[in-house]
Amino acid sequence: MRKWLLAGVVLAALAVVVVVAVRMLMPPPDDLDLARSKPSDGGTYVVSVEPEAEPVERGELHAWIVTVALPDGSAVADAELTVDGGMPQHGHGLPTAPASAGHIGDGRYRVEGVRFNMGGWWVLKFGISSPAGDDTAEFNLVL
Ligand SMILES: [Cu+2]
Repeated sequence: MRKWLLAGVVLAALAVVVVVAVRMLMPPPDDLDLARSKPSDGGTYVVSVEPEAEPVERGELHAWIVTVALPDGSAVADAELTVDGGMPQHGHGLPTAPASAGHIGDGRYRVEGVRFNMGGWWVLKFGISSPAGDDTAEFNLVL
């Protein structure tokens, strides 16, 4: 009886390992939108992102520059940004807690403390608040 229970536990653990391994090895979807500039989800802003230095190296702490404008192109200098994200295919979030270090001019914000600790499909999600409104924007990245 005990043996069967043990075998069941081992099998269940193996099944978990296989499921995780398959998820880790899944290629990103072919039709992933890799645009680095787009309207925010509600259309309040046009948001552009770029790493401070290219290429982005796996495992390295680095910064991104996020540019926030109104649809008419005028820079938004008084936005508050929040940063979230993760790996949709792995079911985990960001390994660090990146944050905006503030406005550096022309609607640009420096987001510090970004680190991607593995290869694959990453999503960066920004929350943007300013007198123009609250909105969100998501960007895909494949490392
Ligand atoms: Cu992952």
